[in-house]
Amino acid sequence: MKTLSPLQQERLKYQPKLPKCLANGINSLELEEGQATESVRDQEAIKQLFEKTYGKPIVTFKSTSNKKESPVKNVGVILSGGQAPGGHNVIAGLFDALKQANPENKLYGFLGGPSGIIDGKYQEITKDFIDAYRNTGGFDIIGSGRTKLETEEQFQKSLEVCKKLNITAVVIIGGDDSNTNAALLAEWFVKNNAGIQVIGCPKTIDGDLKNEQIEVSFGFDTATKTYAELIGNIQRDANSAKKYWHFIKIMGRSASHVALEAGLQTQPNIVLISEEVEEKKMSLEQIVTSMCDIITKRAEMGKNFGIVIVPEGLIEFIPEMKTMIASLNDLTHELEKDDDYQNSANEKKFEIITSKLDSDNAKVFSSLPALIKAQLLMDRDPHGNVQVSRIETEKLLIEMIRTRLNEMKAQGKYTGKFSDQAHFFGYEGRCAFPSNFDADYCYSLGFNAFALINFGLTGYLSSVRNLTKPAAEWIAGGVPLTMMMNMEKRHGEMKAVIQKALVKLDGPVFKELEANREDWAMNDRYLFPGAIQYFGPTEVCDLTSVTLQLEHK
Ligand code: FBP
Repeated sequence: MKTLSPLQQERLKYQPKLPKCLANGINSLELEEGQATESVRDQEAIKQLFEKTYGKPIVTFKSTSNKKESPVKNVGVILSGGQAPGGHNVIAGLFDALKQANPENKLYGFLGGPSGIIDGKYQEITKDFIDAYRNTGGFDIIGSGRTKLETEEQFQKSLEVCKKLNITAVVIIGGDDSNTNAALLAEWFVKNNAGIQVIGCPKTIDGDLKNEQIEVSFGFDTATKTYAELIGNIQRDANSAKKYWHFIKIMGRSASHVALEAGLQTQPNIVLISEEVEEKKMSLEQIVTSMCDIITKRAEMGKNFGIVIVPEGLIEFIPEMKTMIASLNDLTHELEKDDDYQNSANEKKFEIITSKLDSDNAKVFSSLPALIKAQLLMDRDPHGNVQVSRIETEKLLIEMIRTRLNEMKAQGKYTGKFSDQAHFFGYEGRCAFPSNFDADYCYSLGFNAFALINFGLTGYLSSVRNLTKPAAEWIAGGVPLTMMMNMEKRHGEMKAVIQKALVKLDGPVFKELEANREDWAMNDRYLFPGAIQYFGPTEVCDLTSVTLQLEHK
């Protein structure tokens, strides 16, 4: 029996690339500080909440010939939130930097996400242990979780666990919510003179944790390439059989970066972008009308098939849905402890909800199929987010389009045949073997996180940029977490959180779609990207995402 596939064996041998300054050695770095920073919005409120860590400068590393001593340090690491390809390499980079700095240093992995640091569940990461995970996908090395670190009691317990293990720095690998946790923990440790630093690493396939310094979150590259491969395969199938309309929902909780990138890589007939729907205040009916228009025109050309990409978070961006979901969030929060409601069957729950919503919202809620209503009432995640991966928006659209086309048929306005297939690509892409880009980027982020620790920084996000250039030219440094924060309503209360980066409708990536989509709708310009290549010509293996290329031309 084999224990490793041939690809697993080969990937274990891959040596990720580092920016030149980091490759010169962890103890041969110097730090350059920029100007003091401000949060993206709500400066006064954020400043008050982060008295000790607010306003720090952006920092950049340079190599120097003066080698410095690195005193012994124990570091803890947490994988937080949804899986993203490359997490194992962040830990590998962190481990290698830490051992290079001082072989006496130790790395502890907290198990099962942020709850590991609270409950004191950990595992020491040794060379043999990490070696088995290099360049592999998944977060199974130590597991992940979505516990929200925010209460005094949780912080106190984390402090006790760190003290017991002599840990003086914690690295939190996570998305916007997890790095919000990192910022809160960093502030609390400073306020309480704990002597423990906190550094974040930008993870999420969603691609919505980005700014000038964070060009992309890790995992986006691999996940979008995986989805693009699958879409390409479906396009070939559709173009061969010519009998189905495929509706493909693509992961990405809020922003549509993943759908947009996968769309640009494959050129399907329709790509919906949530941010555009919101900006143009398109109702669900209007979205359905515009899609039926394309379906009808294609049918007139004899094409009763096509490909539609639906971003996972679409439903929350449709204005009437957004307002209704916001009220629903407050209401479901209120009803959390109402046993009568909790023990009711779905039909009864719908009645209770409808009676408590105001009339406009009640009307929108009532108009939805029972399946979608039930999915909208499912538990929020620990950060208060609707679990959009469990809402079958692709099926909602199919249902509404089918009804509309039948009406049009009865009026003689549509003569085609509409057969549908629904797909959801999400979990398929989150644990793929990281692409060479993600393998290198993640290893660099982890290595760089230790460099930030070594310079005594806290409340920073590991930043590696200039990513469209070869790895040697990448720029390593750190961005203060408070710089990315604003105030948002969560669980009915205003909270400081890292602001999500949404698709910019005036940006080059959306413009590329806009310039081409009419052509793609009618003329099949399908691209077939194929599987991610790990070995072979650099033009194929080291390709960065279209988003990164367009944003950093
Ligand atoms: P993160 O923001 O934690 O990276 O997770 C993103 C994501 O993959 C979304 O795309 C998706 O909606 C969600 O996680 C699914 O969550 P879960 O894994 O809990 O089902």
